[in-house]
Amino acid sequence: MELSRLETIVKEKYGREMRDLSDAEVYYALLAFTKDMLKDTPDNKGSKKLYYISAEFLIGKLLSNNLINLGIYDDVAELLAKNGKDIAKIEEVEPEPSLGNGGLGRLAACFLDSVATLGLEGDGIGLNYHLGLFRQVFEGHKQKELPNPWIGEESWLTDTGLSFQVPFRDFTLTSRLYDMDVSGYGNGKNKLHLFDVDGVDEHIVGEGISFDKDDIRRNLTLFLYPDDSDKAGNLLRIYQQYFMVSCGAQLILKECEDNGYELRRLHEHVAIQINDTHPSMVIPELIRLLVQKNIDFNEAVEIVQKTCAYTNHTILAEALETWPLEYLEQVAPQIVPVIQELDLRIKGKYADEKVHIIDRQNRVHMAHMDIHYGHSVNGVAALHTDILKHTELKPFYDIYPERFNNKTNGITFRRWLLHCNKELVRWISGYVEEDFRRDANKLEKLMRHIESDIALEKLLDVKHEKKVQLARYLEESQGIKLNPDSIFDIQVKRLHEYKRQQMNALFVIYKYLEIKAGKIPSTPITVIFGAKAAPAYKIAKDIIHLILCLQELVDNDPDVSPYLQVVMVENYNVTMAEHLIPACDISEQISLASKEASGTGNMKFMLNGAVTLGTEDGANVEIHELVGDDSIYIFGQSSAQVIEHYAKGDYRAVDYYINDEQIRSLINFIISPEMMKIGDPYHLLQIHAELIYKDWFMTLLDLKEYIAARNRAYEDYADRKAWSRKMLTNIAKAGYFSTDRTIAEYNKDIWHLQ
Ligand code: Z16
Repeated sequence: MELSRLETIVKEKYGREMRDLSDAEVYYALLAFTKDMLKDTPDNKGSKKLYYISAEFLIGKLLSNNLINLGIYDDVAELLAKNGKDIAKIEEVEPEPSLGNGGLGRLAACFLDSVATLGLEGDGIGLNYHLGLFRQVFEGHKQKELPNPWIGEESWLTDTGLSFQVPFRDFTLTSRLYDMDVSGYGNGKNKLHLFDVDGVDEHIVGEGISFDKDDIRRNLTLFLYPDDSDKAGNLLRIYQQYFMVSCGAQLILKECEDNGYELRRLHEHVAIQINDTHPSMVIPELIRLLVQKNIDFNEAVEIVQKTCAYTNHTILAEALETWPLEYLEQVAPQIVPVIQELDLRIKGKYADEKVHIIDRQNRVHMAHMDIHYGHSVNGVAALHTDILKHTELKPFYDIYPERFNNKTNGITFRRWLLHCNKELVRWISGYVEEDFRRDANKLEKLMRHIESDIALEKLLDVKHEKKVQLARYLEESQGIKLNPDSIFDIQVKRLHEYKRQQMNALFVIYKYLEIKAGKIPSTPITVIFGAKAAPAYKIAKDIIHLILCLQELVDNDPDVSPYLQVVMVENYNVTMAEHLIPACDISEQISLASKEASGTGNMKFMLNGAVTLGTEDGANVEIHELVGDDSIYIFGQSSAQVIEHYAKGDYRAVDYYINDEQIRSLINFIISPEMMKIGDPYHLLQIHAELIYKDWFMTLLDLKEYIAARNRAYEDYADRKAWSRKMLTNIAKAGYFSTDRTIAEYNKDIWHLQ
């Protein structure tokens, strides 16, 4: 059996028996063993290959994910146990690669898992950020950013020895390609290609995450999304993007030529998916390289067009990149004439300036280039795609209706069920055949047990056990004590005003004052937040400050703390999500309708038996359709209403503040003497003023309905049996949100692999 290899590795590596090793030593032995096993796993092969180019791959820890996919997790866990080792403890040794911000990067990681699992040939292309996204710590109720090194002496990366030259205006960089194997569940494997620059220097990082933004040769792959609040930050992002796509394009053409394919037939052998606009320069770069290889410009444009497809992940203007042409000229002048020519062709055809690539201010609209010179544009949930077609990208939809399509996001059930919730898997196994592991739609059969008292009681037991486990984990890792008999009400996601963590905080104030006034909740409540704020996003940081102040206020108030607890976990990441999500009762998905393109946390919570409290936004709409009115709490104005408010400009937060006494008192509590004593008055005043005079994402519009819906959920929670039926329904209907379904759709409609 393969496991003997593990024992051999242990002996060769350490010259000792496994039982005498530390957890760290066992981890590194397992790492070597698993990499070895992956080497022997066949590569997925087909006549056409996908390249998923993305600035982010938020892959999370890989050990147990790989062991599960290789089908040896249970055997390994057993062998470790025989040697007195706990696999859960060994997993903790692994550093988490922090190569993403949130949803977009995590989606890319789930996609790689499903592409491999479906046996499709498809690789990821990205960058090997040494320090990733920052590590978050709290100091004085504020977020502080620290570097997040994750690449150790031994890691999942393999140096391929492959390198390319990337020409910039002022110098040329030599890349170095590191690969990670991506295992499929019971199937072959693919690769994640992470490009790096030799000479990147972690020593140039000073206080926190500060560094010299102009020192490109030494900083290019240091951090993910460095602060782009100034020109140097913007230029660095363009350097990163061009470096990524130039390496990617060179790799793609090389693999094509190595296979003996004609470059003129690139589109028959290659599909490129552009993940948001960060990799959009791959279009002009590929055209440039094909022309260099003696293909006529017009033909190169056609080939690239048939190869590339674009996914849009947001309608927020600040995330739809537009680069000043002058910046592109400073970084990579060789692609500027290509972009200008692409733009001229559009200008010759369409008078409507809204569809031009280069605007009057000489800014390049990356998404416009993707839409004109790719063959597919997709949104990430039904509502989002609808908004793209009929509002945000309407002028493009009018020109190219056939290019627009929807691909509702998903999640990999290997990580978000099999790995993170083994207790729930065991429960499911008791009620449906084992093939639910391969075919998520089979979970639907759980509905047959919706009237079974035993099944429902056991489901509640599983949830309780996961809450106890979370409490243990948070106590050990962050010194936070939780009451597992309280309602776990969780909002974890990037901090952004449109996601409205501030609305959740206002509810906390409401509940605090209600308890203070003597109205005790039927079940104690634990409100959990987890979120990183972009380092330059001031309002987001003020919201974190508000939450941390509330946490201290409630903790130190003996009248309230038995019934209400507020916790903001430090450094929320994939690993933390794997602990939090299975323990959740109420999943907060409260974005301002129309603003959350899809959301994917919502799907993970649902799959793990949490009930959603949310707006009709993103994929919440589809969750609602699947589970029905009784198994979700929906509130707030519709996306159509919200879009109308923006069009009319008729939302004025201050009117709500003036006219509604309850709203006024909740907001004023932010600057009450007790809060000002705990927090930094400047920042509390900032968020107070923001909510009254600006509130761009309309917190106050939905606040009253939100409070009512949340109270209703808390009351319903007390009827344990009725609640467990909601839980079961959510689990049973989650199958649709498997990325196996999403990827099958991408393949059928866009990639056409095999
Ligand atoms: C991101 O995480 C998302 C969109 C975007 O333009 C940039 C980043 Cl870094 C998110 C969306 O906000 C979220 O709704 C969606 O579920 C996710 O991308 C994956 O599509």
